Amino acid sequence: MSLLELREKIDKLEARIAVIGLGFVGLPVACEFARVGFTVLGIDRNIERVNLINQGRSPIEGKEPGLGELLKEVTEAGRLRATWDYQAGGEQALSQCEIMLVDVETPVEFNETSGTNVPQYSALNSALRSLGAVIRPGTLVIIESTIAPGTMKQLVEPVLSETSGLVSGQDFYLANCPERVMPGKLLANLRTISRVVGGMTPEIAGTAAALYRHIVKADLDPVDCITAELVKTVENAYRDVQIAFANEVALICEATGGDVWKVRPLVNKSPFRQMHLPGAGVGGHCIPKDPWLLAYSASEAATPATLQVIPAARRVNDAMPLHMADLIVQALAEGKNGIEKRRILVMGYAYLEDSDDARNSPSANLVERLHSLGAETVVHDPFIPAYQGNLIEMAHGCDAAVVMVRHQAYLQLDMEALKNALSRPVLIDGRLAFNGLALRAAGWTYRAVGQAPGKASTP
Ligand code: SAJ
Repeated sequence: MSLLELREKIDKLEARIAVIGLGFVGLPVACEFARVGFTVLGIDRNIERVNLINQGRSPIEGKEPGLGELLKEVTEAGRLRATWDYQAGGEQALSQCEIMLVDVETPVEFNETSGTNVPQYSALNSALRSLGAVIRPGTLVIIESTIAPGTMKQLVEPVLSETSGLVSGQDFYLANCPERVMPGKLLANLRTISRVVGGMTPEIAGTAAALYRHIVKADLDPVDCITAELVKTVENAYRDVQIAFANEVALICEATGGDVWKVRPLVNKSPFRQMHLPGAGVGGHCIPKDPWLLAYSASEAATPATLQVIPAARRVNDAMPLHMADLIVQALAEGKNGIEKRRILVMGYAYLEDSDDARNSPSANLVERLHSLGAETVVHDPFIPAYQGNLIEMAHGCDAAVVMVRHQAYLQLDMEALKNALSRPVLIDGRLAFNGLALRAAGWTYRAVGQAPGKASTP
């Protein structure tokens, strides 16, 4: 099928779509294309997840407005079906699909030998090889996963060509359209945030943009693939550097007798300043990873670019959970207590407020650090089943509490009850969730990230 014929099928909603990987990115996009009338086949290796989806039940916990209802609607209408089997037959077989979206994980892993963080493409490779075995001429393959710049040319295209025996640009068409979703706003972001649409040729980019036009009510910017790969990784590296700057200012304020929570809003009164929020660390599936994808491409280039700012920002942000441990040590020392054998209540394990997503959780690094200092930990999180429970009861016997995530539930806490439950009224605030002045007046030993001892401000 020619690109023109494929475009016509897209315009008429007749092109059959396959989505490989039904996680935070793949499931919403599968539902959205099904919602507007496409027939969608979802593929995921997690059989439990596949079964839940086919029952019209979302496997994604946490608050995702509209997703559960939409999934039920499109599965009942028969426009979305999931399977774990690439080889599944029938009229809705993968090989019958003219469009394949790839939404599998693309983590990075620290390589001791090279001392760098290296992309781990096993899931991507596996998906590409499975697709290569079934795709037919005329298929449009769109990589939505975040990949290091250059991956489309250096990995995706060769693997698909080798495994399919087809010619890229002639038999199958390749595009890269990175997502901009965020847990808690998956459907909203998908519908309302612009996207770059990279194509191996301008015509392919235009065809892919025509597909996304059915679900995206925002700019769709057709570009070449390297531009799409760079935009995605740069936008997240940019955010990481912004957060690292805020965290470094927090450390400066602690050292110089300042209060970053007073300094920040005043800095932002200066035109064109947008100082981000300092905090207990940077977690999630995007920000801690994407800067390393970008850095990897820069270091692997024929004439490598040597980076300073982006790796340094990663080091600053990765150090914040360890700094929270330092603040706990300092606060306990105010009462002449050491950290060893102390029990610390860790409030919040998700990487983001009011989310159950714990990927790259800063709290995990804090817990590990506290254990290395000889302390015990009790972890609470209202959204994560393993850590749910009555916070006040969990506080009994603990010598201090540390807030790592600004969950709404913590902002409404009975602080007197928490104070009475703890054996020492010590609170370390990693997200300025509390009013330090009021807590100190109530007899707490209170420290917030970015505030020198004795300083305090209201959230
Ligand atoms: N964080 C700070 N200070 C800040 C902002 C965030 O410490 O000023 C921390 C958060 O606590 C969290 C981590 O950084 O642990 C990441 O927070 P995030 O708000 O960036 O949330 P993410 O990881 O879901 O980011 C996603 C990204 N979107 C995509 O990759 C598609 C990011 O580019 C978006 O800017 C963000 O959502 C958003 O705000 O939509």
